[in-house]
Parts: sequence; structure tokens; C-alpha cells
Amino acid sequence: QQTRAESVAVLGAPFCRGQKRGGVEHGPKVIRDAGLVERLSSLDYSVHDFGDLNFPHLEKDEPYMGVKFPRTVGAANKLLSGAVSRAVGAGHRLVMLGGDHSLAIGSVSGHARQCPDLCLIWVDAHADVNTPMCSPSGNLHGQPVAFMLKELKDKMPEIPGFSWTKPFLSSRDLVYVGLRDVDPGEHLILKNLGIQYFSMRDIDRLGIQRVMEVALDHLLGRKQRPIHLSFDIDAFDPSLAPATGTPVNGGLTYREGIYITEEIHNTGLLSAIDMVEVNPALGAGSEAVEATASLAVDVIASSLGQTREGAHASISVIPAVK
Ligand code: HAR
Ligand code: MN
Ligand code: MN
Ligand code: MN
Repeated sequence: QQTRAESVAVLGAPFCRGQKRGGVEHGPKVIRDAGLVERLSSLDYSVHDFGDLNFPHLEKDEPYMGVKFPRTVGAANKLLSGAVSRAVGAGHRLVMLGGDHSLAIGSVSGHARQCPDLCLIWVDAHADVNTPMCSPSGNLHGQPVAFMLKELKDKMPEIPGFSWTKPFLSSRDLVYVGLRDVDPGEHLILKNLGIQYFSMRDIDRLGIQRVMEVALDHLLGRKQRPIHLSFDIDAFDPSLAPATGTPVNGGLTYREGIYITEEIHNTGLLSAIDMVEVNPALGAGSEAVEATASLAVDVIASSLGQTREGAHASISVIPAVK
């Protein structure tokens, strides 16, 4: 069996302090148990499983300006950022398994250290662009994009734990798909910064095919550059992804979700993926958890080239009669 030139690094990030529900730190385990490495190997990648990061535990971490666990989240993301940067620098495609979505601060920033011209596709029910001042909850998984955007620099206070990172992304280099639960401050930021977003209503109006056409043209039309896909499993309808902390009705269908990732694969530019917010402590029992984890594996495999139409790289001649 021939092997693709490409290799994929899998990096587990068992972390939950960006939100209040326990269990999401076991996301990496259930996604691996759903057969991730085997699926990627069967796509002819050489898979390097780097295991799970060991995040520091801080004894004392008081809220700061309403932000919960700032030093813990900051330290975890600093560690993740370095690990992602090293994996991408070593030539791997990167798959980060969360953990909650605050981890995108480390993942995207680490990727950007190696690929400063990257663009970001954020598939999520939520915009995750609250600043500490707008956040209704103080949870950092609702704020990661605010730490990335250069245009929000003046609106971001200095948060303990985050002095290692600076905004690195322009608002024109980001597209959202799947939004349906956006806070007032977030909506104002989306509008004021002119961020390209496709809510579930936009998908209803345009269809997922047109949405992806416009989204990818917006990011890649002027020049080709590496893509970071940050995929929150709660983008899917809760009937498909019940094991997650903040489910919102009216989400992506299975076919819409897989169409998104097939189109991203077809660009040939996907460089890193986050798969976050799979929480095996939620959902009604083990079947719900397994369904959610298996969906996460399908999303990752599809992003990396698994097709619904099939493929024949391993065979070039229709077998003759023996
Ligand atoms: N917008 C709300 C907040 O800031 C909830 C968003 C967090 N939920 C997520 N992120 N799963 O995508 O707290
Ligand atoms: Mn290697
Ligand atoms: Mn999210
Ligand atoms: Mn979400």
C-alpha cells in the first residue's frame, strides 16, 4: 500500500476551564476511541499521535474582570500554542482534539507562528468573539476570537495569563459558518468589523453550496493561503451531536457539515483543524456520546480527504477475471 506524502499530527488537549461543565476534558479520549487514528491511516496518511498535553494545574486563579480561570486558560493555551507551532513547523497537518473552544487561542496562534498568512474558518453555533467586557458569562470559550483579532486590540484589557500572545488575525481573514446564538456585543463586533459570516438563516436562504463558494472566495479569492478550520461540534444540530455543553436547536445537518469539510479539503489548503466541545459527560447515555464522537471523526476524516463519492487511489485497473 502506498503512503501519501503527507503526515498528520494528532494532539490531544484535555482541558475544560474555558467553561463551566466538567467532562469536556475527556473529549480527546472518546474521539480517539471512535477510531480517529485508524480512519486517518486508511486515508493513507502517516499519522503521528503526539498523545495528550499535560496542562499545569494552578492552585489559585481568581476571576479577573469577570473572566473565569484566566491564568489557567492562559497557561494551557501557551503550552498548546508551542506544541502546535512545533508540529506544523515539522511539516505535519495538525489535528487538535479538545477540550473546550478557549483552546483555539493556542491552536490558531501556534499555527499562525508558522503560517502568518493563514485564514480561519470557524464552524460553530456561537461566534466566540465576546471581549471580557461584553461576555455575559465570563467563560473564555465564548471569547477566543476576541484574543486573535487585531481590530479589537484597543477593546481588550490585559488579562493575567495572556501576556504571551498578541492579536495576529485580520477580521477579513475570518469566516463563520453555522451561527445561531450570537450575543448582542458579538453581533455588534461582527457588523462593525465587517466580518463575513453565514448564520443558519443564511444557509437556509442560500444553501450550503453557495455559502461555501462565497466563504472560500472571500478567503482565497485574492491569494491562496493555509486554512485553519476551527470546528465546534455544537455547530451540528443537537439531534446529531447531543454530547456537548451548549447545544442550540436548528443546527447543521450531517450532509451540510460534511459538505463544508469536503469543500475545504478540495481547496488543498487545509493546514490545521480544531475539533472541540465534545463532552462525554453530557448527552443521554453512551449511545449519544458515541454518536457525537463518531460524528467528530467523520468531520476530521472528511476534512482530510475522505469522500462520499468514493476514491480509487489504491487501484488503477478494473480487476481482470482470474
Ligand atoms: N456566547 C456565550 C458566552 O459567551 C456562550 C458561548 C459559548 N459556547 C460555546 N462556544 N460552546 O462556541 O458565554
Ligand atoms: Mn514526523
Ligand atoms: Mn465554540
Ligand atoms: Mn459553540
